[in-house]
Amino acid sequence: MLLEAIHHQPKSQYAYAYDEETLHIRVRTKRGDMDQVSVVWGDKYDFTPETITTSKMEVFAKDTLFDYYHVEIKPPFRRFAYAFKFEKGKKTVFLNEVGFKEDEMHSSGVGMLWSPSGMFEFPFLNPIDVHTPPEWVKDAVFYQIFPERFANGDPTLNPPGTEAWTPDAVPTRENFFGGDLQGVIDNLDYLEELGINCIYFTPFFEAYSNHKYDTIDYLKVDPQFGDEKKAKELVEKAHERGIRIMLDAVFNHSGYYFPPFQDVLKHGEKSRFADWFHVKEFPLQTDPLTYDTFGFVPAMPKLDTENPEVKAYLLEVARYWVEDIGVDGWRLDVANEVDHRFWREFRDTVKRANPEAYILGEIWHNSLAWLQGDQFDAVMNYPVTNSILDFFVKDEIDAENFMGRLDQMMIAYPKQANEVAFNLLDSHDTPRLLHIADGNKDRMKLAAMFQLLYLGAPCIYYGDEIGMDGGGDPGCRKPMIWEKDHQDHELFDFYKKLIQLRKDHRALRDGSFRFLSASKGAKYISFERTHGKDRFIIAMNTDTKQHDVNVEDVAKGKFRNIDTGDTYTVKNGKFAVSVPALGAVILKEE
Ligand code: ARE
Repeated sequence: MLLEAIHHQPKSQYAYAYDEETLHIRVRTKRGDMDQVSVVWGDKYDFTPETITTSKMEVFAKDTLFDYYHVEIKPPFRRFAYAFKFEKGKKTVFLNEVGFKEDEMHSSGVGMLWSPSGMFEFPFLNPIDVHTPPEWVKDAVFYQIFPERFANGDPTLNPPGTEAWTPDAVPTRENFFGGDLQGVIDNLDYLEELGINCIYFTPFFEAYSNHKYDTIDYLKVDPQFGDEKKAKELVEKAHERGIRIMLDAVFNHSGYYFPPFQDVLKHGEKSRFADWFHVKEFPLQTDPLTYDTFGFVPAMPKLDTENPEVKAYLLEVARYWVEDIGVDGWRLDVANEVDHRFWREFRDTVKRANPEAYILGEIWHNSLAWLQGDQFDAVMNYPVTNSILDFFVKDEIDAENFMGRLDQMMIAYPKQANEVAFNLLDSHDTPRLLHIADGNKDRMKLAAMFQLLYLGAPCIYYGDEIGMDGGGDPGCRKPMIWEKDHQDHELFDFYKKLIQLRKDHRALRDGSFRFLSASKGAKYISFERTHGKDRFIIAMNTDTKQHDVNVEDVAKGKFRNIDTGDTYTVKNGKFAVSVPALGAVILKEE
């Protein structure tokens, strides 16, 4: 036993409340080291050998170095004291808050060292502290729309110099193509046919640029897109079709033409908005910058979200769009540069307006600090994005590494945050999926298939489904191609079919996820998704030649290939399935 590899942290992603009666306890060990790991637990106010329970743990995630064990426990009095029991061969070691202890105690775990005061503790499960994301997100398939580029439904709103909307139009940092909200309303049929059920809009409030991340008025729709009445109409018409709407909250910074910032530019220190921003020195200057901004972009002055006036203003914005216009969620721009206290108040405000609203942080890194239940429901899952791209698209990592990186995300957050994670493969900030795949549609499809069959809510970037390409910003922001003969219909049908499969089977949404094979050096994987009697095994091959993928360690059953009808029977916990080059096989239990 390698005791040095063992890790546990109370009140963290290793010990948290999953719902109002259930605790999740996790512990890390060296990979393959233990025969059995258990949690030994009892009530902290009634801690006797007779009242102690031993709950066996299961490996729920693994990477190249570690196994991660997990168990679900419902303590009758919503609190408990606990320790871990590790078994290997004849050796038994216990771990409590004081440290490791071998053998010499009562077999129940209660011994000389084992008074409740030496135990780990989950002091009390208070419902208000439980991280409870909205249930509907587990069933969501998002579609991201960059409003300037989706569809032009009302040419009378076109800004001056609007360029022609053609399949070979070239997006630049500055140009406009005239997309608007009417264009989205006009194409709800299209979105419904694809099967998505939530639209994520990058900003559409009044702003100067084509991307609208430099807000002028947070309570107004940009006149090139429509007005608040049009926004409400869009929300209502989408809702009639079961499509929800999420907006982009750019609260880290305003735009250069935001009236309070203009006032500070004009009146300097004397402006009544002087302390709305982070000014180091008056007058405001851009070279060198005398105020804080997003990145080093002078047109995006950082707002002082600690200032009570700024806070009140932005919280009213957050409330207004949810309560008065009826939107269903907020995606928070540059979420990790805004103070935590602001986000806590933001959550209270938004959830008061609509307890079912989804709060999604834009953070590209580990985001545990925001996912404790008091700030965000989930984050944009870029670490998963990168793992999927590295394995399926770029062919840069092997199956074992892929499994390790995904499983590390499983242990990185409480389960409920992963169940509603926002899983994207590209966005308005990155090259498009087909571009990253160097035009290789098979690789693109493998990545999209994994995304649509994985835990968490998938998001499709507008146009990917009909084969649009484009490099990084601004190349990825081409106007949507509506001409039928320029669209890839086979790809559209592929997305549509997989979305429908996901919708038809809960196992593929919030069912359990487990890798069945992911070996060192291999270019293929298999995994299992289960919910109740609904069970799938999926094998995927990123190699350019066919492979027989061994599926191991599965409970008995008979599976049918959903495309060919071929059947497979589990014998001694395994079977093999032939997977074509750059292809996949989806098997459903009969
Ligand atoms: C554009 C150009 C830039 C140029 C800039 C200046 O792309 O190359 O320097 O203009 O004129 C918006 C627009 C962009 C615009 C930008 C600045 O959409 O087109 O840039 O404003 O005017 C980090 C942040 C993350 C942020 C990304 C872009 O953490 O929050 O950078 N994403 C949001 C939005 C953007 C938006 C803004 C923020 C600003 O999604 O669309 O940009 O409101 C690593 C790091 C991440 C980093 C990521 C990407 O992985 O770890 O922290 O994200 O790379 O760079």
